[in-house]
Amino acid sequence: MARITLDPITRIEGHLRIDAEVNGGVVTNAWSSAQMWRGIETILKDRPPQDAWIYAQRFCGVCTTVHAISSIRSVEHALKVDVPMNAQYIRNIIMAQHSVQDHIVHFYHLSALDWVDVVSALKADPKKTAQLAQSISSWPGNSETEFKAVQQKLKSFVETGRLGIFASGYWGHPAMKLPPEANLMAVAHYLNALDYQRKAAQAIAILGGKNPHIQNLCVGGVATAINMENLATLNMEKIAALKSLMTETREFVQQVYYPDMVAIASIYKDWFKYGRGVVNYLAVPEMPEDTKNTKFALPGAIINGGDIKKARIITNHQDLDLIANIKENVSHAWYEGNGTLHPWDGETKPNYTDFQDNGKYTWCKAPRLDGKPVQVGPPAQLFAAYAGGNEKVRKLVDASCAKIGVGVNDLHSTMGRLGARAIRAHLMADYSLEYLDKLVENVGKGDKVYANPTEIPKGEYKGVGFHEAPRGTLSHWIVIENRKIKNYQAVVPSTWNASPRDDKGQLGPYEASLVGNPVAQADKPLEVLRTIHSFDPCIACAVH
Ligand code: NFC
Repeated sequence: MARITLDPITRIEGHLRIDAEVNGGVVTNAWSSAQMWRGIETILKDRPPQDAWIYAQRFCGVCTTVHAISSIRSVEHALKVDVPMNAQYIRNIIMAQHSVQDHIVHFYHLSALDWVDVVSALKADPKKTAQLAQSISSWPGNSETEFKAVQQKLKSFVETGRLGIFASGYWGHPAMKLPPEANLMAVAHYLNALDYQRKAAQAIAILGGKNPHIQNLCVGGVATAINMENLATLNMEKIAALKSLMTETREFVQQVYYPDMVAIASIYKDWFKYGRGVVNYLAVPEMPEDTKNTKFALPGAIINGGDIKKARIITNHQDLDLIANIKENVSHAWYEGNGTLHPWDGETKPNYTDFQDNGKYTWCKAPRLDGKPVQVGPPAQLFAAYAGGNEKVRKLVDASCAKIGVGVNDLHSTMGRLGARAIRAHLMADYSLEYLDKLVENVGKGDKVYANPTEIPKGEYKGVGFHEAPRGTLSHWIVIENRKIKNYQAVVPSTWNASPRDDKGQLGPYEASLVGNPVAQADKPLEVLRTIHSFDPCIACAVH
């Protein structure tokens, strides 16, 4: 038996340590440990609720918008504030573009190098690479000249020993299976992806005033003045710029990222067998289409035991069972006590003990839904929409599975998580443009309202702001008393997925997904990285 410790896990956000016991080339036990705590929830106490989103947004710089949205929604939920349609549409575009940006970065810059051998790309024939790329997509960037230029650039880096960020990858590892041409194609698209993720970030900045960390929200709407005729925050010129940026990124997502993902998944089909782990899922409804958060384009769901057919569909953000049944346990986390608390009563009192296999070993709390560990993220959102009968999602999921040659149930896996993210990016790229059209149409009809100005009243109020972020279900929980924040807790996608064991000894999703994972060389545990990266960990979010 070998014990391997990966610390820090790189190509993620935040500080994650993974420990795994390997027996006969297979992982038999695992621990997920978040290594840093900042205490922003405690900083929020006693501040004005209308300012919470500005502070909470600093939980993370990768998911640049989501904590702002959840935080604002928590106050709006507590005070029963309606959000005008223009504000909902603007928020929807920001959320969709942020997902596009985030998923592009995850696939190419954070996870592709687990599957793509950069050094093997040197052996590729650029002409054959162009033929391969053109056989899967008509994207104009897929030319022999382009691939030759990228290969030349790579050669000069290798010859001068300046591989830079590519220097210490597991090149030549026996688990790397792509032919040299597929490797060269992926390396070229890795470089292209840097430009397209920036375009999505620019679109967010046009609407949000700034990216990362948008500045255009307020309780009751957005602070984005809309006037088509003059120099308001959002005018015809800015709308045209948005449309052009979002159209370009949609082309990249649908003609490069998505086909690359399908091609890579088809070659690594065995990875639909690994990384299953926790198959209870949670997704919340997203993309509101009314002013009260009761009607959404995408439904949420609770799925137990991977049984999509028996999903309990969630249609709105006021679902009382869901609100009552989310709790966090700290028996294996570096906080005082061993208890389980509902987030409105949640506590964040640090108690560091060093790493104890059978005791406390992480700063991450263990969220549980009805006492069960739950996986959140793109597969959960797609399963929910699939079960809820969303035609667009059904078509896209079925077509993707057919192209790869797998079934929907194979998506409970390492490769399934990567595939689900590409499908979700495809979907979000469409939503971005659809909501821009809806916004323009609504303003065209004469609706110029973008916020319902809201005073914080005296008295005690409790609210929860749900949001389906790129990594999954996010919720911010606020208790307001006498116009101040009395308590504030965030239960974040990566908190669900990076969760440690709980008081019943149930493993969290990262941990459970590693059990059964192959490891060909214990000193180069590439396969462990594959499964962990498939969740797109953000430990800055998980522990805030
Ligand atoms: Ni940071 Fe996150 C917050 C997480 O909700 N986990 O998806 C978003 O970070 O990336």
